[in-house]
Amino acid sequence: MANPLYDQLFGRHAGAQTPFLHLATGVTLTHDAFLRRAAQFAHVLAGTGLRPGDRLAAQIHKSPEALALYAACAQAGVVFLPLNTAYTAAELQYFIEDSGASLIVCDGASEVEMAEMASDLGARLAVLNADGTGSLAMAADGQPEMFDTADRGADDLAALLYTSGTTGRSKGAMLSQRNLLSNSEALVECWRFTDQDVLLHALPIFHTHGLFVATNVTLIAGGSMIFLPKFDAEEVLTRLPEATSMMGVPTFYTRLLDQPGFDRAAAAHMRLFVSGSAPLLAETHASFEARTGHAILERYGMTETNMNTTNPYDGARRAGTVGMPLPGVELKITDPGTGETLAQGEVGQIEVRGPNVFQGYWKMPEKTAEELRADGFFITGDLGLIDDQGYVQIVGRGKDLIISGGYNIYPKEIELVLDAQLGVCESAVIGVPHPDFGESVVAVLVAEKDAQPDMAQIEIAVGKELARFKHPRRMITLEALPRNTMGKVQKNVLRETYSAIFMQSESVE
Ligand code: MLC
Ligand code: AMP
Repeated sequence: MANPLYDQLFGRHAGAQTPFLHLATGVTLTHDAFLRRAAQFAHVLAGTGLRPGDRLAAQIHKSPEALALYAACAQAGVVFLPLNTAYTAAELQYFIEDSGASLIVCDGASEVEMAEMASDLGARLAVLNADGTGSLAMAADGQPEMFDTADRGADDLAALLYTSGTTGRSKGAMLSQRNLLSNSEALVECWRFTDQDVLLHALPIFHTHGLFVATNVTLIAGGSMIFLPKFDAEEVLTRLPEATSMMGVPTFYTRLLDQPGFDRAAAAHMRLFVSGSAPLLAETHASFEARTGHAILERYGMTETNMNTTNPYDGARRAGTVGMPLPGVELKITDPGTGETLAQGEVGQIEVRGPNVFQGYWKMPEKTAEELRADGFFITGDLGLIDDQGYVQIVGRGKDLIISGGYNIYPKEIELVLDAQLGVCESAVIGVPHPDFGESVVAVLVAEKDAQPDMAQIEIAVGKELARFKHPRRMITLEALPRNTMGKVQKNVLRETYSAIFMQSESVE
């Protein structure tokens, strides 16, 4: 039966005794062993009653089994919904309810909490721990190691990835098989991936970057991955001599540069370093090249579109630019007011169209219509220009968004929590430069008249509601927020005022 995603990513390696995952433990898993485990998981999913098109939500640690669950979903035609391991129960509740996931897979540590939520929402629950144990693994043991791949088409949904919104409500981006496959194929070609590649994989696998860009590209090329549970600069340094390529967020590269042993010799076996998910400072690009001889290749993408542009493999990889559109992707710069296409060199909103662009937001037709035009162009919310050499430069964001260490944080979501606290009249959350995370979160609070907000209480409330990476690293109280004549809060003024607070302090938070 046809199932392009499974066939082209996974099925093509059936029976192959070639290496797929080199684990931190020293063990190497072959494609064949990986696919057999995935097939056993697929039997469990089908046996649990999941049918093609049903959603499976997974909040699990990075492991070969976690990746096999992604393969199992592809094989059983189940829509995969990976969730950041940092999300709190309050955050998870929304994703699971909104998606209507019928199976939740969680870590053993959160089983009790999740069991209650699952039963409230009428979903089943299974456990998959970082070491590959848990009820899902137990149910898979003894299942057949082959599974009849579900019949799916290129337009069928493969994954649902939630992205926060400027209104504070997250939206599920619907990604079809074609969206994922077309993008990985374009990237394999642009970045020259082959079956000889060994990708150093230290990204999380619950986001586009680690799951689709890194993993799918390796799978299509038939290469292997050094599959590390998380980014640790020292460990990455020791594994680099075995790798040919690496993908990371800018924080990976600044942290590597902080390692004294990171030099030309350490990177001598590498052919490619790719950066994305957040802006790479030109200064980091230059220091990296001076230290290693490698020009980092920067690309630009997002959850809704996968990758849109890339610097060239051959040719100048220009710092401060994200390169040219990928094959099959159209990109234009438009006037935010009129939607008219602007001339080369003018700054406007970046719009993209192509087989990479998602199918819309899950159960949100109005939101979809606001951002995805009828002619197929998606309004990214990023501001940029096309320079005289055809390279795209991102100059800012039309959306109120903070990117910290490659994670997106929407200020509105934090403001909603802060505003609800006793004694808080209003708040403004901003992103300011941070030496490690690129940007970090600062909250500015205005107290209600004659009230004294209890900061310790506020921190507790924030901790309960929001994932740790979203927490304000500084909270500042002001008499009033700066406003323009229209009454709109001037976040740019706040950003300017507090721009140096993380850069000048000796001890970085
Ligand atoms: C961890 N913390 C963060 C954070 N990551 N805080 C802010 N921003 C982050 N990104 C918290 C931890 O909970 C901890 O809290 C404290 O900060 C210090 O932790 P750490 O040990 O220094 O962090 P670490 O675990 O090393 O993680 C940092 C990181 C990680 C950069 C390695 O965040 C990471 O892997 N980021 C990659 C994100 C990513 O894959 N983005 C792709 C999105 S897809 P405490 O309690 O100790 O204070 C996309 C599309 C595209 O955007 O174009 O690719
Ligand atoms: P996400 O919603 O997590 O997929 O994040 C997508 C956003 O990350 C984009 O809309 C951009 O704002 C940002 N982004 C991704 N890659 C880059 C890059 N190379 N330079 C600047 N911003 C980037």
